[in-house]
Amino acid sequence: MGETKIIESIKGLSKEEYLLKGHIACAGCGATIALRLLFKALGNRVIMVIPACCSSVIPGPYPYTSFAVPVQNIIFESTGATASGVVAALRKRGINDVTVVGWAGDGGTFDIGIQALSGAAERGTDFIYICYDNEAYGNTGVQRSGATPYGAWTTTTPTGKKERKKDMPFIMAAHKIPYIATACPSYPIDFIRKLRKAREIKGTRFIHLLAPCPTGWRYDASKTVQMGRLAVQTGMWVLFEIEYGRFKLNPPSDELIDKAKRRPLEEYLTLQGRFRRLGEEDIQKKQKWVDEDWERYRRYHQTMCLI
Ligand SMILES: Cc1ncc(C[n+]2csc(CCOP(=O)(O)OP(=O)(O)O)c2C)c(N)n1
Ligand SMILES: [Mg+2]
Repeated sequence: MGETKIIESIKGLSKEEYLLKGHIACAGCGATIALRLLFKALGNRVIMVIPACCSSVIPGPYPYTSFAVPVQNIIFESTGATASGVVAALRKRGINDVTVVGWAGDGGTFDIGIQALSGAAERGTDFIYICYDNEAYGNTGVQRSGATPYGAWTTTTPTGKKERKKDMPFIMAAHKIPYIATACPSYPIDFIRKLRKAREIKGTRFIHLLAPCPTGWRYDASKTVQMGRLAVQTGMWVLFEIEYGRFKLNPPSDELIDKAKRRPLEEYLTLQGRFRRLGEEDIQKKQKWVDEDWERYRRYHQTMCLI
């Protein structure tokens, strides 16, 4: 594996912008902040494969676009399959310095695109798959997905979702791919480091990115970065990597093994209108699940493996 350049500060980032002015994302869109960082991290030697989702609308209407990189907009369920084809075509032409990036929402990953992704991972397709997770079908007006957390309001769960969120990174870990990471645009240096590390690794790399969504989560658009930080500080979202099967918590999550260092989940939940209906019992139930998950993370981190 080649050396990965670690950026010490956000000021050290490239001044180049490949996310141009004029996009039509909602104010405070976490996914769009992440896209800007992604383009800065990887430059323009990338081909993006984007299924139906908010990000296929955000560049604006044809013939205009605010993405200064090649993008293939494809059907909802086929990110893994299309990316496999793009990679095969590049290799056939002897092009090895272009990174293929699948960029799909949680609906397009957890639900409708999971079989194409699973197939691509099983074949070891040489690409980075990023699931930006705003925890609902955002583009069509906020319907529940397999990523929507327990208790969250969506238009199809008006009294709160009754089921729990799938554990997508561990579903990917079961595919034994070489690199899996979680990230959040509120921790940009961590995200960029992971993107650059992923670029150096051959095979299927999967990044699960929490993308706070003011429109769907019902909070003020100015609070997106704070929302992502709170998700991490409460332990609701955990920053980690699984590199060739070895598990590692990343800062600041590595400090949070001790429960006393995690902020109460309630702080995160009460700032979001989508959790407004949650009663005390449900909040406690969710807190218990977070604590139970942390028992697993502690064990994985200490043993560095997934048992
Ligand atoms: C087969 C199919 N079913 C439904 C749709 C309608 N549709 C387009 S985008 C979208 C929501 C995508 O949700 P997600 O993948 O979470 O991305 P987000 O919109 O949240 O960014 C849906 C349901 C479609 N384009 N194709
Ligand atoms: Mg979504």
